[in-house]
Amino acid sequence: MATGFNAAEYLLSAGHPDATAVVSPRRTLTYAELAAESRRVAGGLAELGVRPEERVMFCMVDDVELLTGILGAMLAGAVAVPVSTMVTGLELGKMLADSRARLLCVSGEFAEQAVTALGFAPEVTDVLLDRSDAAGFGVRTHEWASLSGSFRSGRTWEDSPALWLYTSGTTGQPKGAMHRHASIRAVCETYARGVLATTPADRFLSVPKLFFAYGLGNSCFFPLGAGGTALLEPSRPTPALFARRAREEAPSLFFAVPTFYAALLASDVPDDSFASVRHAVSAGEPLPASLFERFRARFGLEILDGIGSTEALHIFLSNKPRAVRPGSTGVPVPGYSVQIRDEAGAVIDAAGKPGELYVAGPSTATGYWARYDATKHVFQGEWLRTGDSYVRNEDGTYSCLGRFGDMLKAGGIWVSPSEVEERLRQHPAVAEVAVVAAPDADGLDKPVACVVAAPGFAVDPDELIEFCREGLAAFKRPRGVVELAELPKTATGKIRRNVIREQVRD
Ligand code: 3SK
Repeated sequence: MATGFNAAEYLLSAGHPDATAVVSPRRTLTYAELAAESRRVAGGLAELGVRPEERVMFCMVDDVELLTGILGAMLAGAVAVPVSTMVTGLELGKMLADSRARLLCVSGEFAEQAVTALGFAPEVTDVLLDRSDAAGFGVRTHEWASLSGSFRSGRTWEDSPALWLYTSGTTGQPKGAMHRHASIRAVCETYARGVLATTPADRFLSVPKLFFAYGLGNSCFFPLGAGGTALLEPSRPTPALFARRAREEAPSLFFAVPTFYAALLASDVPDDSFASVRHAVSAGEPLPASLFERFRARFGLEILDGIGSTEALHIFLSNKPRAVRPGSTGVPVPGYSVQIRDEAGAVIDAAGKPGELYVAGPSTATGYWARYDATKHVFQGEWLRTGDSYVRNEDGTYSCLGRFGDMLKAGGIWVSPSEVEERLRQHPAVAEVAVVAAPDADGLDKPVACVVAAPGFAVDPDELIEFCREGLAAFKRPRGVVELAELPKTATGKIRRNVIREQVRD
């Protein structure tokens, strides 16, 4: 018999009604106020015709509206689909069409992308705007403040779909990882409680936004699941902004990606900015030991590096407080098991022998929406294939050696080389191109385009980077361009990416 359970009810009932649940630069809400507002949103969504298990897509800044939107959708039994605000209109349109959402919730800042996106998603009938009254969508529009309707519970179970998170595919076609209501409780009980030992006194400040699985845990699931306080920041993150918010609002837990920790070190923010923080967390890409040491020396804090995935919902391998091994990703989070397997899928027991990392645990997605082959490839029984190359060290900790495939990460976000290459091939100066990861001065991987010039053309790196900025989400742009006389290839004409990677590292 299925057990009735709703993740939003679970999160909204964890804090004392008078305790502060969320603080944004615009508003502060107690748990009682957050619950009332989320219920109003749930009622309003139902009034707009949203039915249980229907998808509601959010392209919004981190603020109270996005938080109540996600909680409201889950309360109504619908599926919350927060998506990146960094994407182009075409990329947003692909996700909208794939999800078959009929309702798109947008912050005024992203109205232009949304208008373009609607051209690719004819099934969208309604747009819900946070504050602005932008027009030109060509479908019915509504304002957040005018949402009303009596709250009706969506009647959900532990295994009901609560949340889809889109992750970029190798071809640039996004895939929606589908998560259950019970998975949200699972990440609160495993990583948040088991590693961070969260309590109602905790105040959570996250650089990664709510639309990333990493940020959604940090700014929604973990603060509310602990009865603590989420500190939301709607603006683009900069070291000065986050150091100021940390000094003014005394977070006890701080979350960022290695690229942001490097930016903090390169900035002149005061060294005592993070004095209130009891744990700083890093995920998204491996944290080099040198960054860990420099951050500890200057800010007096040990960073807990971990790895999670959109498919696992949050962090499943992590360094533990007072037991950090710099340069490693630590040990399995209580509740998760990991294995290292060779290319044939056989488990490698010996320490020091690299292979692909697999993980099993209570928060893995049920699969990708409408992606049979990709689902079969990644979700193998209770095991999830991460695509990361890992090794177990003699002391039982695990270290990342890079990616198994060609995908790469920039600032903690997946980038598909083939998508960037496709864009570059549209430039007249480009005859051939391969995009690979190369480390910057901090040892953090960044996309670099290796280009063979078309006859009669010269390669202008700035122009090519700008060309990518115009046609792709800005984070996908190459950070450098290297001109090559030819691309190394196999006898069958396949580009030898490992050789190119070595060339650009030299
Ligand atoms: O990339 C990661 O390490 C990560 C961590 C937490 C949640 C989601 C992701 C992708």
